[in-house]
Amino acid sequence: MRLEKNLSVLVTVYTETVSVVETVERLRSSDPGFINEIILLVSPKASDETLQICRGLADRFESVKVHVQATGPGVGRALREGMLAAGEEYVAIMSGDLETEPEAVVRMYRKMQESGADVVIGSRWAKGGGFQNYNRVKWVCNWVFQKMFQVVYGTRLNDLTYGFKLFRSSVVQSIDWESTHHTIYIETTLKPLLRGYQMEQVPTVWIGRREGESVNTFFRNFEYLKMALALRFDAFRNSSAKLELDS
Ligand SMILES: Nc1nc2c(ncn2[C@@H]2O[C@H](COP(=O)(O)OP(=O)(O)O)[C@@H](O)[C@H]2O)c(=O)[nH]1
Ligand SMILES: [Mg+2]
Repeated sequence: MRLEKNLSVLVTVYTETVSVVETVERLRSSDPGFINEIILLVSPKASDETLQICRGLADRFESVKVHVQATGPGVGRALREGMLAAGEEYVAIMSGDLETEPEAVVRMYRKMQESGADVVIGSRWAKGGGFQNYNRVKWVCNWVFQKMFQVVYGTRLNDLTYGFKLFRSSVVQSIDWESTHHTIYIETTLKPLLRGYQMEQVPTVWIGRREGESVNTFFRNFEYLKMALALRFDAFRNSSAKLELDS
């Protein structure tokens, strides 16, 4: 396999301190040499402590950069700014709260090289993946959602809502992203899927954060549902319109 330094990793950071340090250290120690840059996308509302820790990581490691998001709040805006700032052929997105397993980035990269895929998603529902310290009710709701939308989208991908994945940069650049907040996680899987890009998945275990709290709310689940239905409906309408034009 080619060993090229052509991977940008985008890590979103809001309230994390020790978790972001461990994320960077584990990314670096598991990397055989693919990662060229790790961009810490820091919320403008992050504490001085969080920002100092991120700047400290950038001083310590040449590959680490800090980008304080400038277009407004929300993890969607942070990732969209990061996608514009990323300079490499491949881009990974993940969280700085250690709920996204740093070692899985290299597994995604290898999967992409082996399969020629355009996008590789992390899957908590694939064999070998899983959840630790996840709320039981959320776990059941998540399972039902995944099963339903696997049918609606006709896909074997079985974790459509997880915000942990790897893209070819050309895919990221070819799509108009619209989410400002957490729906970016479902949008970044469903839009490439609808465009017909080759998608693969690797198993990974989600482990509940040990530090701070999620800023995601229960209400946002309805936004996921709304986006999943709207994107499917739009794609259906566009393909019907195209059929009419062609006939
Ligand atoms: N830069 C940035 N990061 C954010 C923002 N909101 C959340 N994050 C980070 O994005 C990651 C995922 O957010 P989290 O609240 O844990 O959501 P959940 O994992 O979906 O429950 C965490 O590392 C957060 O610190 C934001 O507005 N800006
Ligand atoms: Mg989280």
